[in-house]
Amino acid sequence: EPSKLVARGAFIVIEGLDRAGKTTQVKKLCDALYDAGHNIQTIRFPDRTTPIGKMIDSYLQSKTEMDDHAIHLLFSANRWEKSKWIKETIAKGYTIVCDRYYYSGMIYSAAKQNPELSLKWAKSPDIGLPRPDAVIFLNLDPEEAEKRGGYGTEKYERKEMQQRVRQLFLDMEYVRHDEAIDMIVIDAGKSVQQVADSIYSEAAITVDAAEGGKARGPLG
Ligand code: Z5A
Repeated sequence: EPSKLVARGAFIVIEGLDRAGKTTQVKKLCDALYDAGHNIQTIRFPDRTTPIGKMIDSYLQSKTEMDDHAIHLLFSANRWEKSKWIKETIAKGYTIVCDRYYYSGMIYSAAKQNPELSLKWAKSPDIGLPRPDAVIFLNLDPEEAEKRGGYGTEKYERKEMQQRVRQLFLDMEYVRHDEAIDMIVIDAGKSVQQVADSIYSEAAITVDAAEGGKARGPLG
């Protein structure tokens, strides 16, 4: 049970390209918020531990072939599996820090350049999932990302794909599409601590608002 009584927790999503430092920063943010006395939970997508997550993992490792639409729907289903847990956990007063969410879902699929997978199509299966209070995008030049040990061997880890993904994320920030997302763009090319400090100052405002009953809107 949470140790602190609050109106509700916040739902904070960290997005970014491969190697942008999401895993590193999610951990640092959770530690910093916990040290500041907040109730914290963390989650990541894809969640490779569930049966659906195992199918996604197999696809990403090129062990199975899958139709572009089918894998897209599995990524979405993998989020729906956690939808109830997200709502309940936040209502109990925990802040959730989430590593990737439906922004990755629609953007990676749209970046495949399959004309049948428009952003609009790619977004539709995620409609109704809990909406985050803040989305923090770690912006990094794919050239810089490559210097961080080079890309791995998973499906989308190629520079051209990462360039298209980055552009789609930045376009989304400018155009905001039809959704009022407050995407906060942070320069992920700085040192780990500098990036962590920038994320923390944004996240702290969001958490304080949610806990104090002043979140932008109801979750969802
Ligand atoms: N995908 C999708 O298509 N549809 C969906 O709906 C979802 C995802 C949810 C797997 O995601 C793939 O799934 C992904 C998108 C797609 N494809 N790609 N590309 P994932 O999240 O499981 O895997 P990932 O993006 O490959 O995560 P990652 O490799 O763990 O990257 P990261 O978390 O952003 O980075 P990191 O592990 O924190 O850091 C990487 C390295 O850089 C490491 O050596 C660090 O020590 C170093 N680092 C970190 N920060 C810095 C700074 N500031 N300076 C220098 N070096 C740093």
